[in-house]
Formats: sequence, C-alpha cells, structure tokens
Amino acid sequence: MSKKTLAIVKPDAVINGHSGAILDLIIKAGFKIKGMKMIHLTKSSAEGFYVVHKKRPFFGELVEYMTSGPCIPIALEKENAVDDYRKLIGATDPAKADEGTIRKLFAKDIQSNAVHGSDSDENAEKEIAHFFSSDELLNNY
Ligand code: FUP
Repeated sequence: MSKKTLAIVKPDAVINGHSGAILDLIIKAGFKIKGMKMIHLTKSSAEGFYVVHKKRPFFGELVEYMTSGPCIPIALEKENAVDDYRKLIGATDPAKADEGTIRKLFAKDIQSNAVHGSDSDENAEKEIAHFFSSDELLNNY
C-alpha cells in the first residue's frame, strides 16, 4: 500500500487565513510534508486536475472557485495516508462532516470546502505528479 496522498489547502481557506491552523492539524496527525507550494491555478490546470468531474453540473463553478485565489498543494506521507487524511478532513459537505474534522472546522459549504484529499493510492500518485516534479519532493528525511 502506498503511503502518499495529495492535500490542497483551497482558496477559501487560504484567503480566510486558515492555512497555518490546517497545516498544524495535518502535522499533529502524523503526516510528513514531502512537498509544498503556494500557487494560483490556471483554468487549464484546474480543469485537468478535476477532469473526472467534467460532466458534472458543478464543474464550471468548481473550476472558477479553484482559480479564484491562491491554493497550497501539499504532498504528504504517512502509513495509510489516503484513508487517514480523508478521515482527518471529513465529508465533502461540511454540514455532514464529523466534529473536529478540518472541513467541519474551516469549510464554508460543499464547494468552498477548505481542503482537497486524494481518494485512492492511484489518484494520489497522479495528483502529486500534477503539482510536483520529482526533484521538488523530499525523500531523504
Ligand atoms: P472530495 O473527494 O471529498 O473532495 O469530493 P468529490 O471528489 O466528490 O468532489 C470534488 C470537489 O467538487 C469537492 F471538493 C467540491 C466540489 N463539489 C461541488 O462543488 N458540488 C458537489 O455537489 C460535489 C462536489
């Protein structure tokens, strides 16, 4: 089983000043940061990242939101990274997220939901490669 996952602190959380608190929760939950950058996504990069949702009615708004401000992609490592990180962030819709989860604490609604997390080991690999070249990832600590 892979030990990697991709997190993104999304534009609403960055703009509202929650990046530090979110990173603190991620680190305290035992994840190691292997790569991190702050970027402003282009439309084509956001469309590519969410291509699986291309046919969904919310796709246009999702791309607009993800390109509305800076975001922070983070390559994370931990045993059972994908599942443990998804537990830490909670349900997609913050109204349905468990107490204490990152989305419950910081997300506004189902679209502006503070953070992203990969949903499988296979997607984690692809998503990390979407944002990071291999020489931008730390492997030796
Ligand atoms: P998640 O894996 O929890 O990030 O959720 P999904 O892959 O199902 O959805 C990806 C993103 O699409 C969500 F983070 C927010 C957005 N979305 C909406 O805007 N509306 C919806 O009804 C569902 C998802």
